[in-house]
Amino acid sequence: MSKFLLPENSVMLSSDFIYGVATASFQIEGGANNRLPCIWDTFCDTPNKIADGSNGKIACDHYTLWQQDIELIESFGVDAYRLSISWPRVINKSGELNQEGVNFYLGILDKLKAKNIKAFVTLYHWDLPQHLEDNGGWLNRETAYRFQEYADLISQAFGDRVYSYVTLNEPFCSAYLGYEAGIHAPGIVGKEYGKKAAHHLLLAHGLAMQVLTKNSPDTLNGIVLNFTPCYPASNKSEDKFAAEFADDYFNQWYIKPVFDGQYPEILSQLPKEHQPDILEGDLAIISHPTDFLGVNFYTRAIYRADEQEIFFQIDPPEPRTDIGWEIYPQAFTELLTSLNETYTLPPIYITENGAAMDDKIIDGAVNDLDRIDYYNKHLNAVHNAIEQGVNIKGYFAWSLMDNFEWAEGYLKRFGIVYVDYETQVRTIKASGYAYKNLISQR
Ligand code: IFM
Repeated sequence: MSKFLLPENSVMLSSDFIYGVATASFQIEGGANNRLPCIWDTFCDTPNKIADGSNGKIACDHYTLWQQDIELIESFGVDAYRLSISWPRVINKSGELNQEGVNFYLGILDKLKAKNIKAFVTLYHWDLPQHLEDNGGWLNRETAYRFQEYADLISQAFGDRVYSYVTLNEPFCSAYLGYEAGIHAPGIVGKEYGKKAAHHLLLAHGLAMQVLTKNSPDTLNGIVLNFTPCYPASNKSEDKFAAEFADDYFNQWYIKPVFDGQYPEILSQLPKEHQPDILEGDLAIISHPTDFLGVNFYTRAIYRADEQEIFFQIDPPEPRTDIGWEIYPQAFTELLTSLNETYTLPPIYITENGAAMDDKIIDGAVNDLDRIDYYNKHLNAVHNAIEQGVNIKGYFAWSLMDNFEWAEGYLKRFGIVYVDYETQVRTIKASGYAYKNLISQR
């Protein structure tokens, strides 16, 4: 059996380092008839938006199979499970709790608790209720207040079953991919929208932090940000400038307001009509103290200067994963040390890391040595960051199982468990056994 190898004295081999697996509601649940529609249902119904024309109506049918899925999670020996709550499943159109939806999650949380598995609960992993989008979605400031109300109700309903709350998962993706590039739901295109949506998302985070701090002072409450570190294509000063600008635009834009209470300086260089509508007091709300920062990392990006657009991303070099993302673990260590130097941060959890590979199931087994290699290198990259003084408390593999990979549909497989979507049979991949082995070594 292939193994992940960390240095013998690594703190990542001590029992207080948390290991977990992660999923998200729309990507695994299905059960679409038992909830309100969300923006991803609508996006999937729009021709040519999803590579294989699929949708999330059934997905991994976790809505039916959740009990056996929790047994599967337990079989890895993990300390924690990171899941997300489907907002349109738990809140009805008039803003009240939908008890049937809440009960679904109470069942999951109770079973996790009984098995001593810590629940890391993300409140927003992109499935905005469609009726809120019909009212302007994240371009409407009011949506931030609807999110606060949802966070308030759900944190009261869940009580002490939760170990950690994440307000938002990857607001960059919601804002930029959803409201600027238009390749994610709701598919809005235009530079005049992205930063406006981003500001309302960050406001939603801060408002939710207020109620979580009040309702749930004993849980670890924070936000999950994704980072794709930006590297210059050459040593030329214009390429370096391009990479720095891109970094501010895509990465620092989301962390700086949360931990420094201000946007990067490029704000004033953006055309007025591209700038967000920032009201007095917003940045104080956004920078509400958090108990942790969740960091998601997959790859880096390389930029050269571009006269019109300032920066231009060049094609990533090899080696790449099946989704075309360069495998460059060094950027993970560099990211973590640079965040640690730039900001005064609470403890960090790696809330997602993993790889899409072209898995083949042969004689009932998936021998994904390429994914094992990816995990091995990235776990060691985290180890190196810890050695350099970064306070990292845990690591979550993305993902527990293959699932709906957004605009790629079911074509890209990120799981450490293989899912046969015809039969819904789950098969632990070689990477899953390697993960289990690492966890049991502690
Ligand atoms: O599948 C996604 C997840 O929903 C958010 N982070 C990145 C993953 C891989 O693209």
